[in-house]
Amino acid sequence: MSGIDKKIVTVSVTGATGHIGYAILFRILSGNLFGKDIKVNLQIIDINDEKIKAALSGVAMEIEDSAFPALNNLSIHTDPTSGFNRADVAFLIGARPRGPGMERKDLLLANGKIFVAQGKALNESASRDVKVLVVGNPANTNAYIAMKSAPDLKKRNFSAMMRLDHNRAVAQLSKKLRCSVDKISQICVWGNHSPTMVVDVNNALLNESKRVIDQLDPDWISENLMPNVAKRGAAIIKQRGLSSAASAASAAVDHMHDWVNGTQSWTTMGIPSYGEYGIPEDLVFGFPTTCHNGGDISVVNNLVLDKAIKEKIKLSVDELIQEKENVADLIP
Ligand code: NAX
Repeated sequence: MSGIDKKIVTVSVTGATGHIGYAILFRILSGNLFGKDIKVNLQIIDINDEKIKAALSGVAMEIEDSAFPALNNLSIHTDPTSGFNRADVAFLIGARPRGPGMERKDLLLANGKIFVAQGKALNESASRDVKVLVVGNPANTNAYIAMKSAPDLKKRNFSAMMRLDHNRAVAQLSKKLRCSVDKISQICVWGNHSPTMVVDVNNALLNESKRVIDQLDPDWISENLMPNVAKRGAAIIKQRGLSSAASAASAAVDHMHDWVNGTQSWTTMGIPSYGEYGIPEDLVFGFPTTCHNGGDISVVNNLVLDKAIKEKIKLSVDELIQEKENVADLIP
């Protein structure tokens, strides 16, 4: 049963002609995200530029040619208010890439304006229960900006993608432990989707019973697993000459699938804090979460964090506070 209690779901995707956008559209329509019996109204959104508009029509032609039984209606948009009209689910993927010589602060400000406009548009036209996933970087602070720009929506309508980091950690562990990925549970990536992210395997289980940390050399966790997950994006750019796209699209589908349909075990979601684990309220932070009742998100409670993890989490908190201060003037 789908977590969205509708026969037809409206899904909006920004950045639809970009690398991740192009990869995700076909996954959304495959029938696995919402279930085979649910139809999708797909609203694809990109910027108002002649070349991009032509690319949007080309993508639309390919979607048509795929003859997806799940597709109910397809529409093309360059205006976010029409693009988010009645959206039940919104993937906010489109963002300005970092240009040559651009500081992280400049990128934050350039993207901040986009996410103010998109937050306002969601506030105006999306479903009141819309599930928003921000993928465009800096994803956590962009999600914070969109949330603050949408005062009529609940703050937990908004989330940022940490699932790629989570999936990367699970994949590395499964390789090391020579087991399939579904044998590993209860891992989490705390914090910001940036190199300060904190991979935490202290509660991880193998086959739902054995503690993962008892199977591994602690040095491998701190010197290989943690830095490799944090630097995986850069490693992929070095090899491919392009940033992660299909794996990012796949992680975005996983995130939304679990939000809508519920989780079996923990996952990691970037969500606005209510003060859990002392994280300042409203920072969009990677937490261990579970999802249930077709859309409720709970942070896994009462975990004991060791000193090393606490110190690392503090660095990620400080970074997000700094990002929040950098965009403070943009918040309506
Ligand atoms: P691309 O540059 O291929 O595509 C971006 C698309 O967004 C373009 O088509 C562009 O025209 C569009 N766009 C820009 N501004 C827009 C706006 N205001 N409204 C609608 N569309 C707009 O980038 P791609 O490789 O697809 O990556 C997209 C974003 O995902 C980037 O910000 C990237 O850094 C981020 N990522 C986030 C990840 C995460 O785990 N959170 C991992 C993958 C990825 O790096």
